[in-house]
Amino acid sequence: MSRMAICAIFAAAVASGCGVSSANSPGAGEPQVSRAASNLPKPASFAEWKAQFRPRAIAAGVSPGTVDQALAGLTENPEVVRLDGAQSEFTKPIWEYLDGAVSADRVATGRAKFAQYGGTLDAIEARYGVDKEAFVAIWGMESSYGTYKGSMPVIRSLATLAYEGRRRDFAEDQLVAALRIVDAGEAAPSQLVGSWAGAMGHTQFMPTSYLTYAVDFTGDGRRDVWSADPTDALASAAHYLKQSGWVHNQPWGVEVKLPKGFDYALADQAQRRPVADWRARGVTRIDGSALPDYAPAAILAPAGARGPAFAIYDNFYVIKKYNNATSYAMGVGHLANRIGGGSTIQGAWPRHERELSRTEKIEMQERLTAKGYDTGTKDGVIGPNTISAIRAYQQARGMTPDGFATVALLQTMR
Ligand SMILES: [Ca+2]
Repeated sequence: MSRMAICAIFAAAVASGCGVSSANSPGAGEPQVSRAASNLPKPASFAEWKAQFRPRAIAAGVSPGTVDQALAGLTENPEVVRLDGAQSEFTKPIWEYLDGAVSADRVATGRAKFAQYGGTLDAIEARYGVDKEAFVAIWGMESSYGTYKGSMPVIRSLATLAYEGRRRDFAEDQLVAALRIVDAGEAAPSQLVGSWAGAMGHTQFMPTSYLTYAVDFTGDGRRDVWSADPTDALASAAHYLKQSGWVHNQPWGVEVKLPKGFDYALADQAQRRPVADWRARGVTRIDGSALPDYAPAAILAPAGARGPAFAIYDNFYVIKKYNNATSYAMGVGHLANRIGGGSTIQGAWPRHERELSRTEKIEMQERLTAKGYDTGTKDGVIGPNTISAIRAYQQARGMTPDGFATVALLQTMR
């Protein structure tokens, strides 16, 4: 379920807007099994990497037999190298991402799955206390309800990425976890298939997430996230959400109307306040009714002051633990709403705006930093640090501090 994995799936499937927001990977807070690989010089060859990896895997607890079986005859996968190195220059703005992620077809299929698996979904919801709309939406987002689970050999992909990927330690940790799955007899190496980045099955679990969160809901003794039956995978996703803090029967967020003169510097995911505070500032639901009182809440305006705004609650941050991107969390949340019969987003997106290219985003980061508004890394990804820098720049010039990167804003910096 890494961002990479999502992008791999979507590149093949629905060309959704990967790269809208910064990426992370699930399980980032889990114990890591090895850390040393990237501190060492990159091995001269894949064969040398294999020789160096073997004792590390054994030290991490994988049986020598499993390691040797996995490494025998293993070669690099050039396609994985190519996909890992492909950083797209152009990404979609969030409204286009949501158009794809929450398409009419995906909503209709989600409702059909509700009917098809009704009893199973109710049983999973009852056991984990996670709303069925949420884990079905994750299923829809991750694999289009099992249509695009990925069929690349996971051990080969992860070995390739551990040798020369952009995140070698992460890949090696995942590879060791994959070998542990084999060691435990939960799957044969040939059964470990998934996206080029190693995400597996209906809900695109990375191997460490599988080890930590996968469950046997069918009761056959296997935690099977790969087969045609999605039951174990859906229960595993529900378990993941529950362990991440899901609150049953509470919305991820609701669309809101902000009062005239609202201070957009407050529209920030990190600024969580009691609902009474937002009510006192005049924030209401989009239809003018009172904001639901699930504390705390933050205000999110993902396309700035001229786009829709939302009050977001605990479950929004829970979804981000599955995939740490604002666009992804909005996609899952909104898809869940729509599957459950909720309405479309009412506010108008600024569809006339063009998403900055990666080069332009880097230029904006360089110009902001040069003007004294430090953006941290200059990686062409508009993350929290860059948004804060944009706000400070806007505030100093009497502009609405909504933190939204536009072409016009870049022009004022030139
Ligand atoms: Ca099972």
